[in-house]
Amino acid sequence: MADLISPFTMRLDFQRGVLDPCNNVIERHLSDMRGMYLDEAATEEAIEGGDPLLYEVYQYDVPFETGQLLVVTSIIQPGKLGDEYYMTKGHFHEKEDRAEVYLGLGGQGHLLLETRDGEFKALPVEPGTVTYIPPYWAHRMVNTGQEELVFFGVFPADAGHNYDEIEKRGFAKVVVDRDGEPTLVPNPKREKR
Ligand code: M6P
Ligand code: ZN
Repeated sequence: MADLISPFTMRLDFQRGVLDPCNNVIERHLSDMRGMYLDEAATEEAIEGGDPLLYEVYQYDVPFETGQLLVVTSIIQPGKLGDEYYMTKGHFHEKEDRAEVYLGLGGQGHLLLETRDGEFKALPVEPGTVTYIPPYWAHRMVNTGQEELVFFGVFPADAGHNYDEIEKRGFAKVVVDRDGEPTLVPNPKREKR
């Protein structure tokens, strides 16, 4: 049984993605993602040069239990590390049979998705795209545009985040700038396996 909590409302700033009020704001800097970008020398240099803020997550926490939903927005800065675009860490859900929905609000991006069986998909994200992330698919958002990439999401509050494998080996493909065009290329970390 889920806790009985009171209904509530909040405001979503469509331009900036900020949820107000919000009781859990997470900031991820480059130092929180050591080893996740291919160019390790560029990573260390950028950390020493000020450790840029890569993205923020506004999550309205309710009890993390079956039946409740979490409402969340993310704001990913535009930019690259080497030729790889800024992105979220990416995760499987701890309870892998939990789905998620994303709504694009601002900017341009690619949502990378993959299963443990090695299926991979990249879907375009822009204002108005609604993406259904089925159970069992890991997901990572990549900002391929010149502006902040802003998106809204809803997922079961008991889903949890599992970063383990993604942190070590990433997704099957990475999104890099090739002559100004976002391009999917095989992840060299995977090829070594
Ligand atoms: C979305 C949701 C959140 C997630 C966030 C950042 O807003 O999927 O649950 O936390 O993106 O992604 P990550 O946790 O992979 O860094
Ligand atoms: Zn998720």
